[in-house]
Amino acid sequence: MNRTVRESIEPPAGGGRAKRFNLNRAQVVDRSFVEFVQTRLGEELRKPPSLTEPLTPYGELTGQDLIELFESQIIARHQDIASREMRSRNEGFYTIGSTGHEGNAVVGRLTRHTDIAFVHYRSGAFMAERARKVSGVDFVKDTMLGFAASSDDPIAGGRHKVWGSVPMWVPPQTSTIASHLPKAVGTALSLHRAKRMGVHNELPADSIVVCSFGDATTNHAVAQTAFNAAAWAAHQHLPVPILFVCEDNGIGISVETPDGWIEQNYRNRRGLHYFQANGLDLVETYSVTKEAVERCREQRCPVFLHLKVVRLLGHAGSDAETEYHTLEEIEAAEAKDPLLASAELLFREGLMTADEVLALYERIRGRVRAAAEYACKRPKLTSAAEVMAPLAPFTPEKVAAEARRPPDRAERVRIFKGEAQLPEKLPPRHMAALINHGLHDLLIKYPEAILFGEDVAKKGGVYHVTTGLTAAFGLGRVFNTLLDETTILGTAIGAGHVGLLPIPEIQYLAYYHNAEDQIRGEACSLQFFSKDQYRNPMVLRIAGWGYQKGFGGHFHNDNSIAVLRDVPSLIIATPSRGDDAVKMMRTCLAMAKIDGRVIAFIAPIALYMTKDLHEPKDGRWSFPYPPPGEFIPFGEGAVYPSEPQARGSGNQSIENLTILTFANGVHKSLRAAKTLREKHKIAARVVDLRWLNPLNEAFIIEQAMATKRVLVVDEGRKTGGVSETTMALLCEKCGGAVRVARLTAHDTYIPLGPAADCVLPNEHDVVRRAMELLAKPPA
Ligand SMILES: Cc1ncc(C[n+]2csc(CCOP(=O)(O)OP(=O)(O)O)c2C)c(N)n1
Ligand SMILES: [Mg+2]
Repeated sequence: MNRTVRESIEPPAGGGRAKRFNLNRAQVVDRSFVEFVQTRLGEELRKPPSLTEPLTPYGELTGQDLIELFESQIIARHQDIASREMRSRNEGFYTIGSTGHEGNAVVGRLTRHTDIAFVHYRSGAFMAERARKVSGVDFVKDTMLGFAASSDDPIAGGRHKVWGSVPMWVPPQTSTIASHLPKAVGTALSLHRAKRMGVHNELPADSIVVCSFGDATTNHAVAQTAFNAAAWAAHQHLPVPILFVCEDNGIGISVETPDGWIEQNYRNRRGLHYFQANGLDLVETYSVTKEAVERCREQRCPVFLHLKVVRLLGHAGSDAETEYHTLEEIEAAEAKDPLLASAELLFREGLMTADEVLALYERIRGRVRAAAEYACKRPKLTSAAEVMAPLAPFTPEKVAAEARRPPDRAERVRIFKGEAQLPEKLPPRHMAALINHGLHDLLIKYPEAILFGEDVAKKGGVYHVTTGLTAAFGLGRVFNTLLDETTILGTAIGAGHVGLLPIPEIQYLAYYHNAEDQIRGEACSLQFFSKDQYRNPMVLRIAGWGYQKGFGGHFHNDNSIAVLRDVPSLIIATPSRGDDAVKMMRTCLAMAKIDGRVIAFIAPIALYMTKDLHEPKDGRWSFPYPPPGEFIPFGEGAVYPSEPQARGSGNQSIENLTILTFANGVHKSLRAAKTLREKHKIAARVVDLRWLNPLNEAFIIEQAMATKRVLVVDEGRKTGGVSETTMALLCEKCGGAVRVARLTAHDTYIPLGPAADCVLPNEHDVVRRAMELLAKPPA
């Protein structure tokens, strides 16, 4: 609820305060600044000999630096004031401000515009300062377009007010506290990796990563894991050039950070170089930040810059700060307004007169207001299609050409150790072996690809799927991570930011869940919030689904993919056999490369080692390695027709049935189809969906209409599984024309041992449900 621009009101009866209390603190802070400067009008000020000479006691800081920093601070301040004015007219939609944090302008000044920055939402002054370093950016206009949620906003196009810019190397952040820290660390780790691998990006070799956040944010598990990951890498002498900037205003919305908490925690934290400055004082902030940035840049190490600031104007325009702070406390904070301190400094140093400060302040107010007026008249997003345009880019022809492109032949011969050892020349194999060959080929094809996760290197990952990759491609490209899924995914996002093509692995689906926000909140939202100007492509490999006997229990048998299917733009691929897996991986890498997409590739662990289909040693679930060039287009399913002898037997009671399924369900349904055919004279065709998000609706409808009787076999849970969407689709699109039933897993965790079979669909259930469906009279 907007609370701005309310007239002064009396405090509540009995409040005991004599003076009138203005709830609009933006107005109060604004007036206080002007009144303070007015008290200094007419003072005689000495002029320094030169604006470009260092101010002697302050090292390299010049008068020009101070004046420009002050100007950036004022820009940020007026933007905050304007955001509240716009909100009060219902012309602006975002009021979280930077007031009190304007000292971060110094970080903007002392880092380069090519030091990629993942920033806190109070970064108005940092951005204003960074904008000086690039030409052609009208920072004030762009910010106002963001507040107005106009489709002209150059970064998010009206999808959110984010700090972000392509020329300034500031990828936009979502509002989830701390979720940008792992990817900032991932970017820092990837800077050197990319250079070592010869992968081109525009960033100079000595770039650093800037990552800012608030004090309360440091308590978040995701922030802690990022500090830990940076320190873990630094402990091993790996380069991690990241500048963490903690903007400590002592509070998170209404919860105070205990005194000394940040300093006590980080001053002596292993692996982090700690610096502290009073962020209200430009001179101190400048000299400390300079040292911090130099340490980070020269020593390529994680640095923790602790800036003590103050939060003014509440958490946001909608925040009634009076619910948790007294007027005295609010006024005490306002007395620390950094703009007052900066103006005082300029007077003291004789750099500006009060007249000049007032003129500058009012000139910037005018500029911001004019930009706001302009922005409010600019177009907004007006249709779902417009909103979603950058969400999920897909260029099928280009993707197909890319998927078809073979890896270098000579390199294949070298890596596979001879012509005769090329995998397509080997006998049919099970899925784990074929995926392993497929990954070798993909790492040959994409020199910018890296593969990483827990235990993927020497051990060779789950069921040896990654065996030999480190030996073939080196630890620089195939490496173990520390045990933390958030870091694995953050590393992947960061790698994508600097031109690498990451193939992270999560060991089991169950362990995806504790890190899922990195995909939902961060990776998949980036193209949306940046108008597809920033991309973090990846192919996330996850071993998943149920029926795993070797290592049971719910951790290793997870069939909950609702949380993945719920993510807008995430592609989910799930193969049921080895040759499909290889061909689908080729398409996945191509979609990541060409369209910047994020893809979850869920391999059914239970089928990794499966070689047979109907009888032991029949070898019917082992397949030849698909030669390079073969791929399965995104969305294309597979149809296994019923056996010809069943279909043409002349028995009128034979009915046709389509079983819609995927992953383990394909294997089970094919076995069930054999029973149906042989014991019950029912001809069932089995359809493998292969791609679970988004579902290929046209294909599903077409398959359903082929027999008009459909059994959906979903090893996912009854709630949140694929069957829900499939059934809804068939109801919606086929009306009464299709008779449909489903078989799903129960809504439970999967138990250890044979009891697992009680809760997952099995082939007997498929037979039973098929017969029930066929026995049912038409609707
Ligand atoms: C994961 C998550 N939980 C809760 C929130 C709601 N929230 C937004 S800002 C904020 C406080 C952050 O405080 P701090 O990090 O100190 O930054 P400040 O606003 O003080 O600059 C909270 C709890 C959120 N955005 N994300
Ligand atoms: Mg705070």
